[in-house]
Amino acid sequence: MTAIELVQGDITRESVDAIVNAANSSLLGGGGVDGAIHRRGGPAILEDCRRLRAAHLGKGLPTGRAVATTAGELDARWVVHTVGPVFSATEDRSGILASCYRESLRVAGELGARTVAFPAISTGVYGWPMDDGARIAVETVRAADTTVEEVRFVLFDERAYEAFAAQLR
Ligand code: AR6
Repeated sequence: MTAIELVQGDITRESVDAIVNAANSSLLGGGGVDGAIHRRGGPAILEDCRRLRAAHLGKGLPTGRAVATTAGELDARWVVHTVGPVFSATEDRSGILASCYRESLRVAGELGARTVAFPAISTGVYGWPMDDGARIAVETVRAADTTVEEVRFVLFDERAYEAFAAQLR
């Protein structure tokens, strides 16, 4: 069974096998956790992303999918980039958000990662309500069939941490 840990802080400071990035389809960087990962990980991550775009991801990475690159100067072996859905009040996109967690674990597991750090995907710029984002994250990881031994949710602020802690209680 996969152990679930919670940490409050900056995901770019974590030491794990794989750090998951809440990216966008372009894979070419952005704000939030994406910006922080590229800033701290250095240009090697963007170089890898550009290579993926030039190879088999010409149209970008679809939402709900995941792909791995080097972690550059981060204390990890890989960054797993996934693209969360933008929250919609009229369309249920929770299956896509669950897919981000599942696909990221699949990609990380195939690489041999045993420890994986996740941010709260889609809960920033993409507007997903934190409580519901936390529920989907925890339920999906709990149900996942994965070789990853530890999942660490790294929550940026206390509100996010409390939302995830409530799901684990
Ligand atoms: N460590 C951990 N969590 C963080 C960090 C950090 N350093 N920085 C922000 N968060 P967001 P999204 C939290 O907006 O909603 C980017 O521009 C943040 O408080 O980073 O999936 C991409 O390029 C929030 O709870 O990602 C896309 O265009 C969570 O991480 C778009 O934003 C996710 O917030 C993706 O939007």
